[in-house]
Amino acid sequence: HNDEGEAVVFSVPSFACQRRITLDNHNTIITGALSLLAENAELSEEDGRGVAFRRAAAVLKALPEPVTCMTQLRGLPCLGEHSLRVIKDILENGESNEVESMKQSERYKALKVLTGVFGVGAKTADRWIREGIHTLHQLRDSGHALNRAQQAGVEHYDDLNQPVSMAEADAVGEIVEKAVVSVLPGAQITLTGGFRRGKPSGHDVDFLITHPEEGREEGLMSKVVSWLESQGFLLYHKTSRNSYLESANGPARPASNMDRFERCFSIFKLAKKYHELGKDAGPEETKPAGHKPWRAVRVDLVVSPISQFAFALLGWTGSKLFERELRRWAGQEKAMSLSSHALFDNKQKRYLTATSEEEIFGHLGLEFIPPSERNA
Ligand code: DGT
Ligand code: MG
Repeated sequence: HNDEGEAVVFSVPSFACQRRITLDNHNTIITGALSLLAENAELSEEDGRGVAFRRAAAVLKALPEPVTCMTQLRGLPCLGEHSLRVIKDILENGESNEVESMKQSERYKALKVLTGVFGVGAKTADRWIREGIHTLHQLRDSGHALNRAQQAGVEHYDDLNQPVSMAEADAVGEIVEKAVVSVLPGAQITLTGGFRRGKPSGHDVDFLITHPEEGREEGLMSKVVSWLESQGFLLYHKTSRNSYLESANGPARPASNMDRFERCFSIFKLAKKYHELGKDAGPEETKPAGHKPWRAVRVDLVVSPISQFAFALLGWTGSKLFERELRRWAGQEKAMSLSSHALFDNKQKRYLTATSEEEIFGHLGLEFIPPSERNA
């Protein structure tokens, strides 16, 4: 409130990549509701609606204090009719009827359970729900053939739906570091994703691997994976070329370098620390059945040549909305195409190189936003 006791009217720039959004959120009830609506839209394969709700949530996350009345929101970007209705409900009643009834709906609950299985996306979950499958028991009894990822997903369901802590991310980091320097001394690993943005927990741990000498990173992923496998650290892994986002985005990468850019989706077998073992720490015969001295953790590994490292680092640090908004800014405001490989200037018809994230923000005409303020 200002000196006259009137509620402050907020001002927020249009693109999320122009805002500094920390984890210190003053409107968690509203952003939680909007994020659930976004999630539900994404699970129903309505990506356009999903992005609209994500953008609205990211505006509320940028506000310096809690919203108390609707007039404060006048003139803010990205707040459509639907989002404004939800915010109004929450300001008047403390919650949104729409969101509360969605959370209780059989369809939403089933989508959550089924897409909570690693390897199951919205399409598959929807198909199963239409066959009357709503729970893991029903999935097991249905006799559906599951692929290798989904089998691992069912087997480690509880572990993989429990958030990964920063301490666990560090423990995984030590293992990955050991693997990488064993197979290629001089190679470097960087923690990316939510943990680089300062989140205290996450759904997985993301790492970017490179070598300071261009080309030395070639073939690195398969060696790292073999090492991890030989040491018994992997419960599941699948290596693939990275082909996400780039196809629809114009000539945003040098085609010749593409083959070197690899990604590995994996599930680590992470030993529990002594204090986490609890009852498990006793002699074998006193251990309760089903308890184990390790837990499954999702880990994503990406290898990038050093020439693309800054773009890969920026692209894998997130948040997902921040990344999307950076690409939208590049296209709409600068006539450039940004990917996790490169930045192409459509007017000059050439790639703009960069060796740091700061340089990429500079090319894009944006103020540098550090990772801890990219939590859109
Ligand atoms: P989390 O793991 O749920 O706590 O949150 P984040 O932010 O770590 O999200 P995550 O792990 O899904 O992805 C990390 C970042 O990497 C994300 O913000 C955007 C980017 N990313 C995810 N998948 C892909 C992909 O397939 N290709 C590219 N280029 N980037 C991706
Ligand atoms: Mg992550």
